[in-house]
Amino acid sequence: MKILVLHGPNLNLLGSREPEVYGALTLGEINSAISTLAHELGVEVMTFQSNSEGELIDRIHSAAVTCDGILINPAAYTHTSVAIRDALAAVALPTVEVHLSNIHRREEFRTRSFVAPVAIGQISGFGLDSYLLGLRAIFNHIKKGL
Ligand code: CA2
Repeated sequence: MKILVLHGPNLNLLGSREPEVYGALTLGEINSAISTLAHELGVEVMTFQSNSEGELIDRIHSAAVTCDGILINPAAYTHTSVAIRDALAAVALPTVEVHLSNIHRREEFRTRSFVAPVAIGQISGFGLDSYLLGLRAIFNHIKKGL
């Protein structure tokens, strides 16, 4: 089983700024924890971060033929990107949306997600655990369908 893990814009800054909102871990540390859990589950993960909407969309398209599912933190594109939502809908891979912070207890504009309607589910507010719970969720979902 192969899962593509996508991180959206500015998540490369994790660990350096706003630790009170996003935690103190760097993106590298988050990716290591994801890889450790993936190894335990026997899943192959590919992680990718971009600040560019087009690059994220290109990765989603490539995943259509190389991966079984997508775990995505679209970051600010969550709230703006019809293009990312359309790409996810087009490839029709099982997708889980994750957020470090609880997007429902912050500014009103963060409560709307363009991605949520094309995802199996959304996990928000648990920091690193959002990614780890998300990986377990997509793994279990895909395993059921195999
Ligand atoms: O809570 C999340 O995971 C978010 O997806 C993070 C996005 C935000 O726009 C979403 O509403 C919720 C922001 C990522 C920015 O990451 C930074 C990390 C360190 C310093 C500054 C920004």
